[in-house]
Amino acid sequence: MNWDSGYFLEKGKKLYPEFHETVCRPLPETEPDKELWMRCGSSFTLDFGTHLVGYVTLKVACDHAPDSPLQAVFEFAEDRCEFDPAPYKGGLSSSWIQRETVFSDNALEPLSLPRRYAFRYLRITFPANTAYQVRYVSCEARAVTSADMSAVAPLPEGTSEAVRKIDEIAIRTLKNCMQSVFEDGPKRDRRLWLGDLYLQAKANYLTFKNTDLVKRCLYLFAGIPHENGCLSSAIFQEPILMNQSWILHDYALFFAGCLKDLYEFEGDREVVRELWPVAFRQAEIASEAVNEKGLVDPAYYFVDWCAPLDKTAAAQGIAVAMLKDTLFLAKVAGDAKAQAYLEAQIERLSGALMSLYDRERKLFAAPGGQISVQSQMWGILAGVLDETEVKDTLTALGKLTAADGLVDTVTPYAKHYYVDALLKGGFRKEAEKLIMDYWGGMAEKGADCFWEVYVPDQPDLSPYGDKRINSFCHAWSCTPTYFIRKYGIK
Ligand code: RAM
Repeated sequence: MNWDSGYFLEKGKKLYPEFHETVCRPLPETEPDKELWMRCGSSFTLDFGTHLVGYVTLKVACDHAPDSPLQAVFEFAEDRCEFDPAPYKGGLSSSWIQRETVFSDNALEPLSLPRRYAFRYLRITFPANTAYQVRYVSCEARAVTSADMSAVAPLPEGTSEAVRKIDEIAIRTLKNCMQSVFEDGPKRDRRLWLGDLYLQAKANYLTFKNTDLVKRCLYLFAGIPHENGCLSSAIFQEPILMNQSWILHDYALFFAGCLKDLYEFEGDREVVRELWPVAFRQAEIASEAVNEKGLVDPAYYFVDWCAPLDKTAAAQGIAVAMLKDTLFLAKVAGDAKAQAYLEAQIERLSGALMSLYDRERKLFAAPGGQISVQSQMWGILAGVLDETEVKDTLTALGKLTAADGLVDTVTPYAKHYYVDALLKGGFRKEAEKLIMDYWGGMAEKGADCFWEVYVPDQPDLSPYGDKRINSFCHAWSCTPTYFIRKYGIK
């Protein structure tokens, strides 16, 4: 590893953002009657009208001087499904569930919860058989974000209501994930993931334009790599700043994609010069990990939360696409030696990718023959097909359904790349329809923010074994605003 990670870490830390705060109140019709006296399990559910991320304060009044502590249970929900009382059966830690039992020694004082929550709904229960009773006075949330709403340009006149709605939800998703870093989800994992950052940054350039936050995240990644220089797939900020052990080469390679996008948006050559060794190292690691056929090891690639997916072709496509972005950076950095190395790797990996292309069917197939949306979109984004082949592939894909054994995407993250491939292939109508059907489908189902996982005919799907632990405001789902604004979708 030939860079000073301590220096990068310091740089990342110094770019800590400013926060914007808004006071939010529940919809009055969901507040309890202010004359209603409560205790012994009384409860009520507040609806704040939309999703927010922040800190809550509750005020109650007592019917006479309190002679014992006040006990209140707070249950926060991004989506009402989180209120389902069935025992939790998910694989991720149940401590992510936003439930808090609070005791206050002075019921006359406002009760301010110290932790940050992501929610729209809040159920409050007073379980204790106190001698005194309480009545609701007010509940306020101090919503926080590092996104500056005033930086967002209005959509052009003539934009349809449906597109406006999707754009608004996408922007709220991004805004609520923008905290001291670009978090993946403000409920869970509250972590900086490189794959999520790559997409968030794209949407950010067309909305909030907060380039410092992107730089902060890139420098933090560069500041805590694994020993061999491979970047961490994710970074925890709390309780201690550290990297995540899960090695993902696609995420590590997105560092180059993200740096390229930043450079194209802002033109800051100095950042590229500084971070170039980090980007190049990821390309080296991915290239060194290929087999004798020139294929990457799909076990090191995330691609999508899709259990039946054979990731071979998609992973290969990602590697080629990102090696090309790294080559772009090599030119900006003026590193001729790296340039030659990358050109050779791109040729080798592209050849291996083309070995998975069935020229008769015009489709990429995994070694066992599996055809997936993921393989086609990444095969196309790798830029190894000519214009006619891209069109033929997208046409062939458009004719396939699950009945033909087609494996489809599971997350809005993966769907993003399908839309991108359609747009790059000139299938604008199909891309727009996909945005309207897929993200519009979530909007129709009442989403305030876009969800981590969405498969229209499997509403209870969860990669973690319990839908309630899914994130309902998830960074990687925010990209419709990018497509709408970049392509002028109306
Ligand atoms: C999940 C999170 C995150 C994603 C990783 C791979 O834990 O949803 O957003 O990047 O998976």
